Amino acid sequence: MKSHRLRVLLGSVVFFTGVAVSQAAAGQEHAFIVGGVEAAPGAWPWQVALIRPSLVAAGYSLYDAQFCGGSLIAREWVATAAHCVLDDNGIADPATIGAVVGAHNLETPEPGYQQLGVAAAYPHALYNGASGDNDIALLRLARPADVSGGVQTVPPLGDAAGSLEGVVATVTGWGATSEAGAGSVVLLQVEIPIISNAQCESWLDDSQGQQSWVTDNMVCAGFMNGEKDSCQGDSGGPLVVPSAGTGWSLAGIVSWGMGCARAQSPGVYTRVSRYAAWVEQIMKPPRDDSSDEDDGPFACFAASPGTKRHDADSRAVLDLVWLLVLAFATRGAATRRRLRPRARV
Ligand code: 4AZ
Repeated sequence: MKSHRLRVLLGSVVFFTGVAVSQAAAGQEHAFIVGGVEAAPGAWPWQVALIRPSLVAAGYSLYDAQFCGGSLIAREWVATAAHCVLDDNGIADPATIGAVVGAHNLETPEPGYQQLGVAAAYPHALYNGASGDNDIALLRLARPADVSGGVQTVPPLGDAAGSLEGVVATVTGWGATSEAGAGSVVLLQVEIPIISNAQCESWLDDSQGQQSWVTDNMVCAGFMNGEKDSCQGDSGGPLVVPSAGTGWSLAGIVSWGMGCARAQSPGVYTRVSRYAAWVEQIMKPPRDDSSDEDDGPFACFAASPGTKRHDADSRAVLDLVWLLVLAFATRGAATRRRLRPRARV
């Protein structure tokens, strides 16, 4: 079994025990993503911190509540990793995910930061937890982010993008600053060259003694000697590359790696350019109910086979079903309780 499983396991542990893990880093000032530097506040205005709203409501800091990264790709949409929005029961309840934009220091966030609710989570239907393939999800925000100086969108790289080999990319996040280390209070950045999938595969084969790690849906970035990398807690966050028209484009989503910053063990990212059609499909505005050609509210999801919809509507239906089941069960139990003594008399 690939140790990717271990990463998923570790990821889940971090997912559920973010508080315990991240509290150890309080007061840490000059720690880095792994081998990176502190970003200038506002330098990466699409950076999203995914947080647990219940922790924030209970008085914990954004730093304690943060569990993954993300990228604002439209005012209402965040791109992240599928493994950030899945738990043992499938798609996490959107109410357990919050998106923070416009923050740099998660212990004392800058004035004007926005904490937005998540209306719906769309992990890719073909995400494979064992291989890490298709590790992408979109989150629809409960309301559009206010876009200003410190909050901007980043365009996802289109399907015309080539291999990107040799391009120096930047990855950002509040994740662990060493393997099994604590997260960073301030946003960190690190520049890492993109390598070919063949090089990535061969380094991983050599260092891990196993084959077939890297699919066409992944892109790797790293140095032969390691030292600079993304790490746990950076998951879901952006790997951006310079682009002529717009400044930067979203090329990757922090997905997995064998540990962090090890030699011949590049970070592996979801290759965003492979998902242009998928992203467009998910982001399509809901069709007008009154229109003739409308196939109903779930049409756009049905058109993308297997894409699961998990939002307030489906939860309301589920809750109703559960209420009915409970009502019947309780009635049945009450009836039995009433009947049995009588039967004995
Ligand atoms: C993680 O577990 C993780 N070195 C993310 C990125 C990398 C390793 C682990 C890349 O979320």
